[in-house]
Amino acid sequence: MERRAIQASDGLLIVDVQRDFLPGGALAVPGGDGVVAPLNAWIARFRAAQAQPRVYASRDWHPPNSRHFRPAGPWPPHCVQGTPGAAFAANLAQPPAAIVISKGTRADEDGYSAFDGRDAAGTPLAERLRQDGIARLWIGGLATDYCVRASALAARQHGWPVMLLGDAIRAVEAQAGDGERALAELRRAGVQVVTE
Ligand code: VGL
Ligand code: ZN
Repeated sequence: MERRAIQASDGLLIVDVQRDFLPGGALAVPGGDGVVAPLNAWIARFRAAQAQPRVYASRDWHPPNSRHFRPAGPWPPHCVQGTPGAAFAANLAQPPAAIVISKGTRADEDGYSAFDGRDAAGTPLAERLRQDGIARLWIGGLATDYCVRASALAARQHGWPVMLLGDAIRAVEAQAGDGERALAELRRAGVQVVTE
């Protein structure tokens, strides 16, 4: 079978497509809303390829006193638990059975990687993926140079093959070139960047 075809044991990890990371949000990623349409197309492909689509959606889910926020950390407050800015993008077509992975939930952690997060039952993402029999991950979302980067690197460290959805990621670019540098680092780590 063609390597790029979606297999029964593939999982789709959608990283942090939340309102605060979209234009107008508290930590807007330039062009961040541009990931929604391509992600919806990937979700549709998973739904077509799998009887029960295996879709995981991570969310930044910080407490208001997170040390990830200024002045202790680098960021303006964003994705505070239960606030409108922490909600998933309204037009993201997540299947009802999508598994939500919350991360950065403690005040003393950044939680850049979805692998620092847990499902609703408290199961860490890596354990959940093993339970679900996921053999390979397709990853897209926000932001290329932070949470997508950290999640894809962690997936590789855990041993999963990773297909990065090149059309469904956008970078913060706190420093110009951060997005490209992240992509180069990910390729060196064995991540395959795909565009449809
Ligand atoms: C993220 C910065 C701070 C991300 C989260 O989702 O990439 N970036 N918190
Ligand atoms: Zn954050």
